[in-house]
Amino acid sequence: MSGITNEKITSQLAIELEHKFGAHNYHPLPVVLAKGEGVFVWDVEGKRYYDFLSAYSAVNQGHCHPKIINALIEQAKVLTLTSRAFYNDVLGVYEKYVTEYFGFDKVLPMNSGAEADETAMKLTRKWAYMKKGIPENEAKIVVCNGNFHGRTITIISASNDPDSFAGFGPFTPGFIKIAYNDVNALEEILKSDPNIAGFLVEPIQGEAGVFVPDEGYLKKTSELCKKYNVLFIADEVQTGIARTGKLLACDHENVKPDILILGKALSGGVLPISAVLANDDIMLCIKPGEHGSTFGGNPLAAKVAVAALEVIREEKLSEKAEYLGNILRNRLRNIKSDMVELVRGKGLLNAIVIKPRNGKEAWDVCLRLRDNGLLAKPTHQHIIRFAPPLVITEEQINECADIIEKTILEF
Ligand code: IF1
Repeated sequence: MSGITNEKITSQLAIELEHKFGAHNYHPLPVVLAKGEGVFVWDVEGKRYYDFLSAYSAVNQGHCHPKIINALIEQAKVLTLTSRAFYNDVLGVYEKYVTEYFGFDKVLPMNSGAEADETAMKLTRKWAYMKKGIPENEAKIVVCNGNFHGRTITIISASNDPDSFAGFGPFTPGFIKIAYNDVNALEEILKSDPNIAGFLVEPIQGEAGVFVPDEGYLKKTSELCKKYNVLFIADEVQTGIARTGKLLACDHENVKPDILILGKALSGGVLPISAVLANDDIMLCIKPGEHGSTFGGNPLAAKVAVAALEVIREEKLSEKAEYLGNILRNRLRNIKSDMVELVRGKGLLNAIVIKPRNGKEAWDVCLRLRDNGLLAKPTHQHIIRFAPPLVITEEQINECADIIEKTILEF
């Protein structure tokens, strides 16, 4: 491979470079993107696609939203990072905005979703020892089978998916795994173990394949947590920020988590920004010097996050996701093909289960969707997630449904 100077990057060259010089920790769909705007992305050869993944729901506001990009550019010209060793003139303004926006006393700003989940786990344990009186180092957190909360060693210690944890042991103790969408399973464990500090749950399981739990699951489990003095911890990294048709997926059942975890679209896909929100009786269990991050709450992230959240309100993206999600699911359910085994989702977080046909499966469908101008990717072998940016129009949703229908009928 010759040294890369101003040689034009072709799709093939880009793939070769990633293969030769990048870790092989992903298996991307063979398409090389060079530009994004709103619901569209373009490859290096200039072909346009509808983005039906939205970077796993990080780009809810659409690619390169002008308001968010302008906030990034303006702040980048004056101050990008101070560390938390000093105050700055942006963080407090953002903290006030985001805590009032979601209705909590305080926020602990971090960067990735995994960092926010780790932070929530540390906060839960601190609360357990300082407030609930659980013996030191005995606190346990209940999680659900099929969960995905990130890729750190402690988080994968809570996973029951070998793709996430196999070969990375030894694992962090203190997690109890129960079936998802099973209220009795939670009640049984809460009754039996006094050292449970928290219940960490995705209101809809994204990675598992967009599993929407039964109506009332969040309400009943949050009430059980209250009854047994256990923190209800909602991981809304993927379901939050308008994706499921409400600001938070918990809002569908009027459930207020004790700890709220946000990430992804908190920045509109412009920067890694995550956040943990809680009220004072929980958040103040972490004292100065006990937790932090170099970039957590940096001025650039603070400015970008305010702009990203303003866009959600100004463009009524929760309402749009609700309305357009119903249209999309109806269209998908009317596709006359036995390849479409099941359609499920909420708002614009949807998935179809593909029944293999003539040896062709979800991956092959995604390759053909790409050829037909729409990008999506399978999660697990037979499930395709459909999650476009929430700025998509009704006309575009129908055009995309046409593309999906046409593609599936080609098999
Ligand atoms: C990958 C999955 C989705 C998340 C929830 C925390 C995190 C995620 C509910 C961690 C991250 C990303 C990670 C990315 C692919 C994507 C993903 F397939 F991995 F599971 F969306 F479903 N909580 N999800 O969904 O946030 O540290 O990534 O910022 O690792 O392949 P992060």
